Amino acid sequence: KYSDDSADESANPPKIQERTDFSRWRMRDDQSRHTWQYLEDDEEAKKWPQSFADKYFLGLDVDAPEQPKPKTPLDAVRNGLGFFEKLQLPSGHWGCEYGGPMFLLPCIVIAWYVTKTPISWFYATEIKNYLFARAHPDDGGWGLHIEGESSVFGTCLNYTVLRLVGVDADHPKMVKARATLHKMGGATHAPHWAKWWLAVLGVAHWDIVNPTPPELWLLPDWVPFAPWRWWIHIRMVFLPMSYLWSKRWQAEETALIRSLRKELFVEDWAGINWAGHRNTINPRDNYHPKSWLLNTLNWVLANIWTPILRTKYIARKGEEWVMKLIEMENENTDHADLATVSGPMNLVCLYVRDGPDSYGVRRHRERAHEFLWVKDEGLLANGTNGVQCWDTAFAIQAVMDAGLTEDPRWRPMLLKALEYLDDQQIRENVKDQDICYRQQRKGGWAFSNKDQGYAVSDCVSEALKSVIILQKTPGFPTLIDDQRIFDAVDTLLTYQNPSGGCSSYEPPRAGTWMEMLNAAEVFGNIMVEYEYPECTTAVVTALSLFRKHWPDHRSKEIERFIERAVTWIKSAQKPHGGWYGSWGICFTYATMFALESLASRGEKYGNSTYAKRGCDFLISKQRADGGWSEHYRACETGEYIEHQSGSQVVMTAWALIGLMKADYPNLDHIKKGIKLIMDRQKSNGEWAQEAIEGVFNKSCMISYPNYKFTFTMKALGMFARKYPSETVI
Ligand code: LAN
Repeated sequence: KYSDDSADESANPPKIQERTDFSRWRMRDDQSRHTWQYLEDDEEAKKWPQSFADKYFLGLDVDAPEQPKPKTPLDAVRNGLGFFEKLQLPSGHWGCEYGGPMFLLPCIVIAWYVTKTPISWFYATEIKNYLFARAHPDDGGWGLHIEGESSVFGTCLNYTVLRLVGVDADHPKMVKARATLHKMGGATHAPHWAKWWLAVLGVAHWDIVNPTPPELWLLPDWVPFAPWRWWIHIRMVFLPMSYLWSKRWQAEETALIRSLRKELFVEDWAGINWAGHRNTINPRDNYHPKSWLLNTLNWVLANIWTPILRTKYIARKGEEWVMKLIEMENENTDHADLATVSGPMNLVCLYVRDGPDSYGVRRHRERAHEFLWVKDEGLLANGTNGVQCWDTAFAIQAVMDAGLTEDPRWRPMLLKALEYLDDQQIRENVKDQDICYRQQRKGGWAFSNKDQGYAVSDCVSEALKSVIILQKTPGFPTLIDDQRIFDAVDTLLTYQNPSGGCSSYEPPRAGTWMEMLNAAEVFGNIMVEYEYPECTTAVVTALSLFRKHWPDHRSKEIERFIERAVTWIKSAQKPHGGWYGSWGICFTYATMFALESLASRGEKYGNSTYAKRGCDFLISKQRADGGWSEHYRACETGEYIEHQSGSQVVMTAWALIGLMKADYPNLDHIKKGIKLIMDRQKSNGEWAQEAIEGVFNKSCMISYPNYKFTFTMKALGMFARKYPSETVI
């Protein structure tokens, strides 16, 4: 029995209840800053009724009437738009849950606990409900992401979250989860990031955490492995990680923390050989085993550098510089920060350095809510502060592909979307860009919103395409003038790598050998930028569209850019004819993009062996019912793997879009897929959620719920426009 001594002494323990009243939740859209409000006051609730979108997100019944049965793919698009239009949020964008990863909620909740940030009973209650809903039915544990098998990472951290929000250790679900955790070796077998959080929480000793010295940031820029060269996400995580490691800071000890020390470990806590377990890890968590180089480096850092050579002066200098960089990140994002890992870590750093009531701590506390989402299962953490610009761009393009942009029926919706993208364009580079190692961003768009403000090559491209399409459609205003379009293009042109391909946030700043320093264990391809067919294609298609309308702006550079990019796309084709996808699952996603790149140069099935092999690859994976269904394990293994639960509409749409871009000649294959998407559409115009769609760093899956609208409608619309006389039913 653990519960006897686990009453919490530090923060007020939230009083969890069985459930909240779902009719009281509202999603506030404050120019695309999303926060979920729980209206406990009846009067307030009456004044602010639940919207269609609120109800849809919460899984409540929505008032979506049956639509006439579609006779053609274009009818199906119209029905889909009829439903999707109702989900457009007041500021003109589309929002959604962006869950999947199971290590994000722990970052937020542990950060709240150690900084004594109160957690409301309604949050605590729905966090509990979400985690219980997502526990594996067979073993009660949690994985790296919602569809993954239980791991020490997922299980020890989410178990901890449940305890911190007030769930009793003797609850049957906790007993089950704990047994699974212990079977996997307990928290000594956790990966680096989990050990780090448990050390901050005071549940583990700092000696179990592999070193992350902040003084690495003092290395001169020319050093080949200097941190400024790392992928933006890993360097943003390393900053706060290194600060707290250096301080060996731990939260104030509470009875709950003392109890967790007993619960999470198999060994007797007092006798654990902490340093001896630094490299202990359960095989399930060890997706990317540490290299000999990193192991050697860690040994030197832990046994020679830190205890013998490291002076107080160097430690202090490192800490100061790291905090300066964190301050710049906070200023550039108004404390939203890049994503859901670094944000909560930065909150703890500010709390430690500046105290509980400092402005930074208060602002972080406010902004953390924008990373949370409520759905039928409960409350979860999103991977970023939303998917706003990205989904809005695809929504516009789906209408465009169906040839419906001039239809007055959709004008109000499209106009609002255009106004949103106008408002969200990033107008300036960040202050002191060179000092904080940021990339040019003026004229770009972020994945989520301009508050976060990180331009990404493909987010800029997709938004730019959508803006150009609408502004060139009769009846739409020119909100974004030529100069602002040129700013976007100028920024896009900075993204090309020496190989010709494009990466995500920045061109690579070091070679892929840097992966030898990947210390996270649970992820692959995390240390530097790579080239991606997805990002490369987005830039190619954006520049191609741009130069049709502005043939004189940097035309030679653009031509050369496109040519080199498509040459890179060809070089990235796998022997089986497909392309590996890094942001969607997996070969199906990237092959769609690659075929689009080729098509933009006029390379199609009939005249290009690359396009032909790409199409043949897709066709070889089409299932008997006409659909496609790739399993997320393909991302981990690099081999195409079939999903056991049958065809998926999103994946089917991706494959069909690729085939249509390449003018695949055998229409029977395409028609069968189109029919499958139409058959899956519900009578009110929506499609149901199926398997998870997205991925990052090879091993972690992430949800893109709006893809079931945007890509399905795009495929149907493309078909309708391309083959107007064909019927499918
Ligand atoms: C995202 C989300 C969007 C995604 C696309 C635009 C789809 C892609 O084409 C380029 C890369 C990008 C911007 C991307 C990068 C990695 C992110 C930010 C994520 C997958 C969302 C969450 C993830 C982030 C790394 C999660 C935090 C985890 C760490 C390992 C730090």
